Amino acid sequence: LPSYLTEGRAVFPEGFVWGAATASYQIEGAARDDGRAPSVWDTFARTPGKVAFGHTGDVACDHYHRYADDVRLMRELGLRAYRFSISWPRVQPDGTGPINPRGLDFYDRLVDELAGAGITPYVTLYHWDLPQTLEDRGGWTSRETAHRLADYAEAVYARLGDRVSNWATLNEPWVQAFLGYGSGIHAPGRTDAASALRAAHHFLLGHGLATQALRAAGAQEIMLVINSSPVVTPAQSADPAAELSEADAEAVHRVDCLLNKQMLDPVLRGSYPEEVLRIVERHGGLDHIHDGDLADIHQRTDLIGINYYNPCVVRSSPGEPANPAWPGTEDILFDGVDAPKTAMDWPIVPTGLSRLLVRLSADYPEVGLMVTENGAAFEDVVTKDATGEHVHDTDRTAYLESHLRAVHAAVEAGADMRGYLVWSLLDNFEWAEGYNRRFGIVHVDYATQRRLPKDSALWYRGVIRENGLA
Ligand code: PNW
Repeated sequence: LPSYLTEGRAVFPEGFVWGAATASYQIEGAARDDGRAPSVWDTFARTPGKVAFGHTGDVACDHYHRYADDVRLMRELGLRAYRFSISWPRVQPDGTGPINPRGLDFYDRLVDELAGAGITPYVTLYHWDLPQTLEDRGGWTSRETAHRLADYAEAVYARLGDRVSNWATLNEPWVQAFLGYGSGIHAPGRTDAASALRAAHHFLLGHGLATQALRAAGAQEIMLVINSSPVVTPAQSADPAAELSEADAEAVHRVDCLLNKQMLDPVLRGSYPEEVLRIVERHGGLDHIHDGDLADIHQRTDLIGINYYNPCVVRSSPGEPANPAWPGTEDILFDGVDAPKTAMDWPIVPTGLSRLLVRLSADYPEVGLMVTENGAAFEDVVTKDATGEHVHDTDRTAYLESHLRAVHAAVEAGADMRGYLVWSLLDNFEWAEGYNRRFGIVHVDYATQRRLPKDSALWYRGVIRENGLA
């Protein structure tokens, strides 16, 4: 690692936001309480063979009933911000029509509890748990769903807008579109390239329409959260200055267009990259992109939330079929890098984060950036000694420290960084991997629902107190 990522003080700008993130389906449980209807993730998880060990979010961390204790814990850990998502099928069971006030009551109580603890809420309106009723009408392949998101956003704002200033419309449209409708490893489990590309457009339209609704209602700060990675060849990953062949440069460009520019250019510039339009044209055509859609999508967005876990490593490989999650990537191989791995088998490359942030802030200087997720799953072990129980997760602390240093390096290089949120506050339902992958800085014993802050959480408390690495 370069020395700036391993040593020295790294103090962040004044007002830098420190916190942690979660998502409704991953922590709440209470799947049938108070009028909540099923989401696509309930359906998917209850379908044998879709989620490891047949795990579901039925109980999860039981946060729905334990939120007050969880907020107390956040306060003890010194968190200043908490990013959570709202369960659409709790608030509006059919995704359209009547609002279920008992669903909103929960978030009302949560927001008040956070206020009492001095913790700023960052509300993600929609983190993957689409009401099943809407999926039955076409889900995100239907443009109707984008309009439904805007209505739902308005209803949530009407209840919480007096106490919540920071709003995110969507979490990770790329993952939802291409893993949900392309590779099918996520809900709703569809596997069709044209559907995935249509869904991607409708997510962006949903962001634009929801942003218009929130803005009209008076929302202060509006964010789009994307999963983002620098796209590099194996050689570039080892040496950023490595020269690329023409074929490798083309592979990098194509994948960068699909992953990053497909989401950012429409929202921040009002246009799609040519490369993306060519791919859409070859997979079902462009008819779903209507006149005026790009104007609807190109709304002032105050912040881009960046969820970063690892770089995206590709190279030219003639004859390679397209990866199901990546329509249009014929002749490209998704490769690995020689780096240590997390329990997800994801390579640990903190320089990828500094590289990404510096690049995004140079390409899109008009928008602020916030790391809205970063963290790692490891094989945690609970140990016991005279002082009690512990999780000595030095691997996670090292992951977080090196990535924080990468964020600091980006700040030094001039990136407009507003904050950093760890994924995740709690061990939780890790989608297709079930409860078997633990991302929390707080350990959850699912048999008893007991929470135990890991060593990384205690370390993070110190980071927040010092506003960085002192
Ligand atoms: C994100 N990928 O998911 C989500 O926002 C979280 O809910 C999730 O728990 C976390 O990251 C860890 O997985 C992703 O394959 C899932 O590129 C898959 C990918 C990226 C992000």
